[in-house]
Amino acid sequence: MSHDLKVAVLGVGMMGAFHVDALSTRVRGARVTVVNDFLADKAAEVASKVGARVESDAITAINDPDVDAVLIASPGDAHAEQLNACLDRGIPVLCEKPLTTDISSAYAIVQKEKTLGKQLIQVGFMRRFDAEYAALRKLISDGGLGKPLIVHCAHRNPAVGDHFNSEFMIRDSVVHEVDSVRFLLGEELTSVEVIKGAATGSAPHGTHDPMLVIFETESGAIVTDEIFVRTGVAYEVRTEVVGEKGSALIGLDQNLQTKATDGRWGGNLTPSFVERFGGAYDVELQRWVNAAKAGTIDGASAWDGYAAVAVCEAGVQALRNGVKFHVRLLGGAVATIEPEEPRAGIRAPDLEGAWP
Ligand code: ISE
Repeated sequence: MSHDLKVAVLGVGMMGAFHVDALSTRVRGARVTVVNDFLADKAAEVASKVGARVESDAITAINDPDVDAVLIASPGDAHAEQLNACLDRGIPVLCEKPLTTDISSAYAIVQKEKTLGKQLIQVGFMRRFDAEYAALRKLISDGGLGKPLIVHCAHRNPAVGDHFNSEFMIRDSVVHEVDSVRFLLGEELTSVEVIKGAATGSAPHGTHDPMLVIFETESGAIVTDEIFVRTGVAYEVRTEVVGEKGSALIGLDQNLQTKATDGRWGGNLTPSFVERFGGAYDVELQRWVNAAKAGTIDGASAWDGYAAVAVCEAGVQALRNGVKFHVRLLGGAVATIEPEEPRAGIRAPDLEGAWP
């Protein structure tokens, strides 16, 4: 394709608007022709800045003759229908996570794309385009850490709205660790359990914030993920991989460090994911545009999106039921998630009455 890729952007909340700006100013070889959002004013405001047209119906936007490719940044529950429409038209699509909001619709999308015989769907897991994640992945695949044994993740956001309950924390935030660990280790996650502790006073009643989510991988590695979305401090995302031959840590987020004559030292906190991962989002977008023009993808696939949906669903079930859930993805059928039998508790009758 020699001309600019003409992109329809569906959903122009914070992320979609960021992508519209990137496609219009920082990314080469593409332009936004159509904008859609359920908030008409928002769509009009964003479209007018980049000379795009507003289309009030998402499916009509996808089928617009002035559209070669679609960027989906709408709420997750709209994705299945929109992705299906892109596949029906046979055009490339970059879909923000989650791929869909349930395992069977995600699996159906993977199968539908497969029958078309070409990869049209890329999922927006931007951490894959961050230089530190790429370096850590290379270190691991080159054998620099030996066999990976443990991965420690911390994912902290300074503040979120009250709609961000514990389940949302898994589907919207922990989903990034699910994908990053699959990307870093190159293997599937096979089980999830969720430890709920004391909640911060800023969390609404009934929301467990923070939580510790623990995964196992196919090779038996353990992954811990502290998810804390109301720290009141900053945007912090760290990952440490401990292997047989050493360990490596990314995400220290050490920007400019200063020392002042009045005795102060330190740097600045990172306020949000836009500052931390803005560069990665732009690289992701440029590589998607290049790949879409060449008829392929360059990033997380529909399968990766589906795997993340299945593991997060197991996480939500683990949270609800208070037991570990196993995930089985492979085998040519839709993923299964099953609870582990609760282990028998330990009783110590001999101790009863042992103390006064
Ligand atoms: C948000 O949707 C993101 O994708 C951010 O990267 C993540 O840190 C945040 O928790 C999510 O809500």
